[in-house]
Amino acid sequence: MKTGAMERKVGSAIIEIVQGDLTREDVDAIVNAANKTLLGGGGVDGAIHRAGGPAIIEECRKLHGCETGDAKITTGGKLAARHVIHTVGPVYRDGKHNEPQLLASCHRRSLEVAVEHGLKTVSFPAISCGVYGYPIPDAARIAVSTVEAFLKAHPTIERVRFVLFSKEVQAVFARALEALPDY
Ligand code: AR6
Repeated sequence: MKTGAMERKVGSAIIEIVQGDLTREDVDAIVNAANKTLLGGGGVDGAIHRAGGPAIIEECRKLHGCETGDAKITTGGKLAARHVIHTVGPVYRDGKHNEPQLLASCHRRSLEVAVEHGLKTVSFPAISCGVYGYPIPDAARIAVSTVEAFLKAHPTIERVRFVLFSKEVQAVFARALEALPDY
């Protein structure tokens, strides 16, 4: 395991927190922090489309966008990941505009789509934690607790990895994972 990485078992599945570049993940699917158009953007979205090539955007055009909190799947194109699951996180305002529910929904819907397609390994970025401005400790708590609850109920998924670009964000996610109550 990379330095500072941490993991936690949930039933027979594993949640892992690592620092790294999501576009290099060799997994069944990476999750894209997209926008409602699904037609590309900056941040991790831009990096995924650059690395994956035009096959991804070609499929995205046929999807006619995506609602906040929902998720849709495409090919991974030239990526090592077989698929990209595009989800749309909430733009953070003050936490009183349904942002926690929508962020939880992003994680749940992404994993539901993965299960529907028989996928077993899924890697997430820190959805909404960049230009969408979600306070990272709050987002981390919601992300890890939603994924944990999903894995308890859906044992077909084997591994969920959060791939965080910076050491700082990785440390916040690691603390959130550590703070989940034992069961
Ligand atoms: N690997 C892992 N994490 C990354 C990478 C990467 N290659 N690149 C950036 N991040 P953001 P959002 C981190 O802004 O807040 C786009 O324009 C980044 O450091 O990509 O959900 C979309 O089209 C941050 O911690 O997503 C939307 O319009 C995290 O990924 C909008 O941004 C998410 O930051 C979505 O905003």
